[in-house]
Amino acid sequence: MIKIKNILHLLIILLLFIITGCTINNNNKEYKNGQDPSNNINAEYQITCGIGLNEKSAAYKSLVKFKEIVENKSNGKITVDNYHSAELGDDREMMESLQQGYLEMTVPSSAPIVPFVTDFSVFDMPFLFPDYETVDYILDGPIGQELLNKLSDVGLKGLVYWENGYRNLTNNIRPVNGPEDVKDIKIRTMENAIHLTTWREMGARPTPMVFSELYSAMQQKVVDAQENPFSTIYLQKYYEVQKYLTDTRHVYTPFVLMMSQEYWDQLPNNYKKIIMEAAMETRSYNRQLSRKMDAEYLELLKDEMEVTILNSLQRKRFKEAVKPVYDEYYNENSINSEILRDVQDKINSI
Ligand code: TK8
Repeated sequence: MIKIKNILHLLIILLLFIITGCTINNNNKEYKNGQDPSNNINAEYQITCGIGLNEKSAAYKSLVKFKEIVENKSNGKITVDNYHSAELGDDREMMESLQQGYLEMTVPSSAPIVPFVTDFSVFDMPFLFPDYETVDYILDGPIGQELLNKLSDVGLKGLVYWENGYRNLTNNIRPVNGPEDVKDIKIRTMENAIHLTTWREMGARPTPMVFSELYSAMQQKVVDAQENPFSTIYLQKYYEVQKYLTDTRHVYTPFVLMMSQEYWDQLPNNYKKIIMEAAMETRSYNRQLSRKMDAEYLELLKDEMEVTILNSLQRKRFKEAVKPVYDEYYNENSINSEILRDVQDKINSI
């Protein structure tokens, strides 16, 4: 008996040793430019990508597709490892990691790009894009491309626009039918000056915060409200901590698929081509999926929250309330008014 017990003890110690050894190995993620030695040994280039949304989002599903395309077309010479739910940081942090060469790829909202390239602020203007048609027209046209090119000045290679989407207001205080209903409501916004001004103009009390802290901020009642596309409101389960939803659609936020410029520059041309092709293919996939999800999740949210669908008169009142934002930013240098006028002219012409 004693002998068997001793052997068992030995076995348990051995097992523990193996498990601990493995864990330590897996956690060893301090490598530069994705050169993780434990990864696929056939790979010449290893791309790590992080995003803020969770694994059910259109953005993450598009990344999975991006990975498939890149790995197939390169016969496994390029690998892509995807991380979600801000595991590798929030939008701004991940862009900084790209600049420093600690991360290869990320997909931030355009709003937190503004501190890096001011001209992206044009997308933050409230009620700028009346519909998806105008969105695609501007983003995929010369203005959209010009903005992507500007990212290179700050060490970021802009590949294509994906979609975060039209943003809608949720809150925990009262149903919102018009701008007067948001008075004094504490609302979380992205870290972006125009978003703050927009909500201040409506009489709310906006406070900027990173995405990964939002759920608990609402749960602990640090803020009463937030705004995001329907799919995010549903998939992040904001309905658990928010009662009211209004389809304000007050601003359209693009996502930007971007790479570390330093990493991009050292890629051979044939690999750059593969990555660009995958970016273009996932662009249409992402938008289709995102738009489908937007409609579907609104329906699901109707079972979870008190939903207000604005009529055209109510929507007009919101637009009027935020007009001063345009006056303010036309006169200041904080937005490139030339780009803004250009976008508005093009939208009006179609
Ligand atoms: C995800 C963010 C998020 C954005 C926000 O990284 O912060 O509210 O809408 O989806 O980019």
